[in-house]
Amino acid sequence: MIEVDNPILPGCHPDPSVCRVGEWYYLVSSTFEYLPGLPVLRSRDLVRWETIGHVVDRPGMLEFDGIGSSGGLYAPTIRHGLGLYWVVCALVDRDDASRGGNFLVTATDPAGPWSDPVMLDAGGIDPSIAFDDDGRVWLHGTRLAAEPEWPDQTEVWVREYSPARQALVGEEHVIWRGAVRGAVWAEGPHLYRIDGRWFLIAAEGGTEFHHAVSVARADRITGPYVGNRANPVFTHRHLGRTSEVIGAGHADLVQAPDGSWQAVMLAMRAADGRHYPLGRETFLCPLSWEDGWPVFAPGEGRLPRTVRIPWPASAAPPGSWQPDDRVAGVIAPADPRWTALRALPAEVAVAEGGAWRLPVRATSLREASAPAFLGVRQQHQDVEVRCVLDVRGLAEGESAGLVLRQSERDHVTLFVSRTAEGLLLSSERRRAGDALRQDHGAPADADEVEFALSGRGYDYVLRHEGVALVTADGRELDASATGGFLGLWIGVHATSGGADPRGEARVTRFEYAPARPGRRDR
Ligand code: 6LW
Repeated sequence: MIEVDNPILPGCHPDPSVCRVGEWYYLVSSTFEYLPGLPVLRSRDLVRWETIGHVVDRPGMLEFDGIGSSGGLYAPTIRHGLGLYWVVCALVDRDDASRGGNFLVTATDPAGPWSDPVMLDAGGIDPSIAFDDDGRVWLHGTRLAAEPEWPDQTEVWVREYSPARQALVGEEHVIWRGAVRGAVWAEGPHLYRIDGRWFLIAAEGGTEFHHAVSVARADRITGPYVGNRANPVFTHRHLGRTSEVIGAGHADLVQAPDGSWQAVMLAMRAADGRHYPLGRETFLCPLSWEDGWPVFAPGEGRLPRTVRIPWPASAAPPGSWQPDDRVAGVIAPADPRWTALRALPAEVAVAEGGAWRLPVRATSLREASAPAFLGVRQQHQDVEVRCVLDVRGLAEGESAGLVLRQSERDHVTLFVSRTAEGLLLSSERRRAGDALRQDHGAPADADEVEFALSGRGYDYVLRHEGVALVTADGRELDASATGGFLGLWIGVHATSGGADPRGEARVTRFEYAPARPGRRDR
């Protein structure tokens, strides 16, 4: 028996999808406008996860320029079938429905490389894929209902996929519109063939406070599907705003080698029942079967704080494996946690001897383009980040600093700018597009500038050389305040503010640590 604290993947890891192949579990989650996209994590025990690669890790695999915050890569599904690993996902531009769409990639090794995307002739989001015993492959997903009975009603479609033709073939079937009359956003569908029947797991209620999980089953994959009378079979919405975990839903099921079942799903830690700066995180949920139906968190009915898993802890995987989200300390350039915006980290920066050289770009954080930005998810509610920027290479008019980011419209920065008179330290709080800027005089050091960020629940403080210069409120920066789907990211940024960029900053040190190591972070 091993125990693991929920969430199993803290920080923004929404829409988790999991599969098992032999002794390994593989998991992917949504990454939106951050690249590399779709981390692939593996585990032998569902407890300790290691990032082994990313699905979208090459320049030009997909076009992200112009895709605004909380657009991009949504809700991937990972499966193994026909001797290959498959990921299906949607690329979404929230301002331009003609861009992107559902796509599919395959790999012989889940660490990559993954194939170039095959775009699928199917609208909507949240694609998934299932393999029948007879070798046929079926894609499914969700989209706004063609003939809605109420606003935001969606429908789940299923259609055969021909690997030979790399195309959807045959008739399309609409199999589900939510379990409850009036249900919005029946989504995140996954189909499973279990004991000769087809089971559909789907979210409904929207990926916020009213999120829920429903289940239906059918004799044939194309239906008709009959919902469980207990639908929605899992939710936290009835717990109200005093529940410390809200929004549970978007589940995917996996069976262990011993025959037992678990589910992964997203949920949010919201101390006030509403706001969740870390975004939607991945939780583990025990699952049993009763009377031919899955029961989530049997006997308990909610996501456990600590999950007891009925198998021995796995041997440590090969190499210098550590659960990468729990490691405190310096995040070196080779660390898989680094992300950039709409471009790969290696496209905007150069790893040089343990440091990042970050050439200044004209783009600012306000544009849906690829700025000179490198960042990591905030994964702990109480956190300390410290970075040292060598700013000798900044040209006049250019600036570089530390960022707490939600979106183009919502972020907080503490930065230095090179002016004709020397370096100037400033901060900017941007909220719903409006900026409040303050100048704080000259930094203590003209070569290497130290910035730090402390997060304690909803309270953030950004410092220079130990002096608090700007604060931020996580209740104003989180997705429920700003809209969208993201948790907060902490990173570094350099810009020339639109002028021709000439200089660079060097990120000589970037440290990330839970504020109270050893304590449970909740
Ligand atoms: C995801 C969908 C959802 O595709 O949020 O509102 C999207 N619902 O299931 C992004 O995570």
